[in-house]
Amino acid sequence: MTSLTLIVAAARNNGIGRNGGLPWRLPEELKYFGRVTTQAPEGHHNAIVMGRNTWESIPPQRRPLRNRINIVISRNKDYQVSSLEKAPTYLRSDLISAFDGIGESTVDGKALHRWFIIGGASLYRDSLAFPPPSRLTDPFVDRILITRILTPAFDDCDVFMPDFLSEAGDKQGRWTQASHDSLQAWVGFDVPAGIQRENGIEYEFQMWTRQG
Ligand code: FOL
Repeated sequence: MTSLTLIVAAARNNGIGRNGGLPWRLPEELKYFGRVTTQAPEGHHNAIVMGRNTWESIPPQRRPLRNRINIVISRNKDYQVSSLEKAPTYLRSDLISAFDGIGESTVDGKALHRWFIIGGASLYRDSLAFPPPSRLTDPFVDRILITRILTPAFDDCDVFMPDFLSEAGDKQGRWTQASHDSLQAWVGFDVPAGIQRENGIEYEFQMWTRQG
């Protein structure tokens, strides 16, 4: 199976966005995102997979996010990111087979290390709903790196991730929260434990896993 890791920052109400962007400004949190998704062994790259809206939400001068294979998923077969930005786009109609298509072992001479789903709401929802893998190459989300925004409430979000712990969001397996040590071991660097404060916002780095 191809293990996919979903990475997200979400408020307690699962809000993840507002007005086409992030509802908060958290430079250290964004640094964590950058570090986690970039870190790979020598000669390897990670792939980050995102929906079109998420691609368009990243400041044009920052995309594609560097040192990672950026992959954009769209329902519109005519949607291509401009050649200057050069991220391959894949058709949304068959998301699971899109992963097969992308899954060659090397891109630009670099072997792929990890796969990250970086949003937004509909890609989170669809990928969390992938069935338990039956073939060796089937993609499956077995890890969630969630930064839980604790306060304030961010009640004015207009996009939400699915509640992965609820009955409906957790049909195919039981999510359990990993220890902070396991989180650090997996990302490969020290991560501050407990409640973080930045710009008057409180949040916590968490990792959840489930069996395939
Ligand atoms: N997951 C987490 N934990 N936090 C996020 O902010 C987040 N954002 C997205 C998806 N998953 C997330 C989607 N939105 C950038 C901007 C918006 C964005 C994702 C990434 C961005 O500019 N990233 C740069 C900045 C790194 C830095 O500041 O050091 C990058 O290189 O990753």
